[in-house]
Amino acid sequence: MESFPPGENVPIKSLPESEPMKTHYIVVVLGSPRVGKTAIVQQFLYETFPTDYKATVEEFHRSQFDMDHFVLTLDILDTSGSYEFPAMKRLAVSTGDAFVLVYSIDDAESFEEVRRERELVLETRPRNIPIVVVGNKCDLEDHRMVGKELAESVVTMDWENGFIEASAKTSTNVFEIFNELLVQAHAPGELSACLERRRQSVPAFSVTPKVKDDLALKRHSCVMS
Ligand SMILES: Nc1nc2c(ncn2[C@@H]2O[C@H](COP(=O)(O)OP(=O)(O)OP(=O)(O)O)[C@@H](O)[C@H]2O)c(=O)[nH]1
Ligand SMILES: [Mg+2]
Repeated sequence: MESFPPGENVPIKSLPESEPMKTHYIVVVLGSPRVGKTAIVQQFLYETFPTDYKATVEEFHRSQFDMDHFVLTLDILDTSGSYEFPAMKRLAVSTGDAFVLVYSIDDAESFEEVRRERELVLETRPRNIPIVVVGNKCDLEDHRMVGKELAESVVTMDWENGFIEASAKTSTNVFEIFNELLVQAHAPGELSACLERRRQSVPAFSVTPKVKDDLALKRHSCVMS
């Protein structure tokens, strides 16, 4: 199948009258240290759960899906929860066109960090940019410090963003995080079916956003029926 450079909008060949559609999304994952950002990304892309904690510097993942008439590219930037330089975090935010803001349900301060990160996103990105707030580690119900109903109402009613409680450990709702982002982005095609059926492992790289477009690609096959 023909490939398209990252960021390029391509027409759907079978729908000649249609508007050019977006086929490339850069998803930036933000949140405090240890809330499970890397675990969510690993579970989504590789269906693995790393139990050993290793602080992330910054990791870039590319995943491509062959749809019927186009290639869907999902770039996922797994950020550091403890950026040494705020400018690095702002650079990461400036690259994103969809955001996953992660807190841990056993850490109330991490929800406050999500509040600040959302403000940071909205300082530089459009108001209607797709954002999903994730309450991770929902398997740790006995240690819960952030109430689900309260968090959900703040996120969905006050902020008007998506909200999902998830567990990277048990894989609960991990796929739904990315599906919800793509729904918010009005991404084309039956993406939920595609991602659910054909999710596969892809290489990960520790990179800065500037060089991500130079990386080799590995395509996922997902032909919609
Ligand atoms: N019980 C439970 N533990 C989790 C879950 N997700 C992550 N963890 C654990 O929490 C720790 C931190 O997870 P990471 O994914 O490395 O956290 P992070 O947000 O990427 O941290 P930084 O890279 O430092 O910003 C690890 O020991 C994980 O095994 C979850 O859903 N449930
Ligand atoms: Mg990490």
